[in-house]
Amino acid sequence: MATRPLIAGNWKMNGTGAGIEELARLKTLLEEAGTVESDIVVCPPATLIHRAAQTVEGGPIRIGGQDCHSSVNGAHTGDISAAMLLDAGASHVILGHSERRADHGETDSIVRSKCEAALSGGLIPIVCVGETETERGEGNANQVVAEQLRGSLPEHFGNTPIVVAYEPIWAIGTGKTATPADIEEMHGHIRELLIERFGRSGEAARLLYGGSVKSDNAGTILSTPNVNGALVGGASLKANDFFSIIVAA
Ligand code: G2H
Repeated sequence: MATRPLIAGNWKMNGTGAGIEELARLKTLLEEAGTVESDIVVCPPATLIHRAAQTVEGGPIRIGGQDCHSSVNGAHTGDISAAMLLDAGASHVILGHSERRADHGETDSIVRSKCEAALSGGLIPIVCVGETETERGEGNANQVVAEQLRGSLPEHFGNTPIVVAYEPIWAIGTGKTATPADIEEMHGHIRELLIERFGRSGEAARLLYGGSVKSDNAGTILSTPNVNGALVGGASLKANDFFSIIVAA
């Protein structure tokens, strides 16, 4: 049986009340479309998680955070724990996005600790990996991504599904996308690593592609072997755009 795709939207630092209206519109579009063939997660900024969770109640959309702290609680001003995300209505959390690795110095081992905290807190982590343009140009993309996976994923996932998002850094928000051949090659490589280390495939280990996914390239990307969904940034902010990516899956 084909693996059910996961389409996740990452709103990044975008969205106030108007974003909630877009989310309500997306819910309506999905209701009008009838059966949904994909799992759908929307990750708004933390300030909107509670309202977002209330807005999507009863429908197929689930809500995620964009980061969590590695501790359960404590003196970490401005941070948010996995338990807080869960309490606010989230089921997923994006971890190790390249923007957090770059802006906040998150290393693989920090991402791994956060991932462990997310799992203990009952959330499904979406762990991001990806190489820079220079690393790809030097022929090191596979090695860099393998290293990030080794360092960022915990030893045990229990019964929680593994979700990895491959996001080549040079394709994020730039309008550039990796070629289908590049994506197929990298996803095949990641798949092998996950089978080797965790013995998992199918819905137990889904591989998302991220980096300038739009309605006009989603069909091609999502039909690439070993691509089980997408992590969508800019194009997840508008209900119509995100809806067309969901139906392309
Ligand atoms: C990559 C992606 C979502 P965008 O960061 O994580 O963003 O689709 O805007 O490139």
